[in-house]
Amino acid sequence: MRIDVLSIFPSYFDGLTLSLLGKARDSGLLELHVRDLREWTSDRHRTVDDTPYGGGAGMVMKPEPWGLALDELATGASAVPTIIFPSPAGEVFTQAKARELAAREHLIFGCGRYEGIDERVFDYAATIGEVRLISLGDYVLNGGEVATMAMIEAIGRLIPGVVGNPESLVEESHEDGLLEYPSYTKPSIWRDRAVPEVLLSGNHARIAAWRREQQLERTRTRRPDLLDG
Ligand code: JEE
Repeated sequence: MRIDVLSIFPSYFDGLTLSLLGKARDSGLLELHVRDLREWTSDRHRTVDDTPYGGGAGMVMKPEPWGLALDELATGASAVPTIIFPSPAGEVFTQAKARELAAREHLIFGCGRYEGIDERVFDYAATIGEVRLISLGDYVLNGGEVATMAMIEAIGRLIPGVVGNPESLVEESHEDGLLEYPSYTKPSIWRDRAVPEVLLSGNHARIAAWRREQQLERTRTRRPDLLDG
């Protein structure tokens, strides 16, 4: 998979580039290219924003740098890209969407700032690839960078060979739509708190039944929305 990121704050992505994705990159399974949108400006101040037509607060990202950047990233690319614009007005990102996107050959993330991007950029991007507006969740961020990092991390760990522990992905694929059961490790007593006795019992049927019960109870109390589906 190839992932391109367009951002006016490319250094946001330095940590991501190093961590989870370091291995993936070295193995050639995932290529990550972060580019500064200002590369595609030509004025002295490398301007990427302007005042909104019709008035209103804040600034809007100008279309020209986006058009030139998308043209460059798309030319010579082997696959039709999926172009993702993080947006508070997008569809909400889910694990199902992460799986869907993990199967694509080429993703382009366009990180907006200010009050967002001139609407014509989305129309134009749709002539280059499949455009998706995706929200990280129902709260307001200052731009698309943090949402892009979260999505790349969620997608990246689903690419076969990328995750450190393949067993954890096998378990995840047995998805039942419930919250996880609680986990414990040594010591068996810590600051007067004991690990539940059942987990020390060696009785694997009892352990499995207890874990399922814990999952159901936690889901009922913390995320009842997951049960009324
Ligand atoms: C991309 C700019 C900042 C702040 C206007 C009007 C929006 C844009 N889950 C998520 N939350 N926020 C984002 C996100 C935020 C972004 C950009 C993504 C580009 N911004 C911005 C305020 C507004 N508000 C009232 O409704 C809320 C617009 C995001 C994701 N992904």
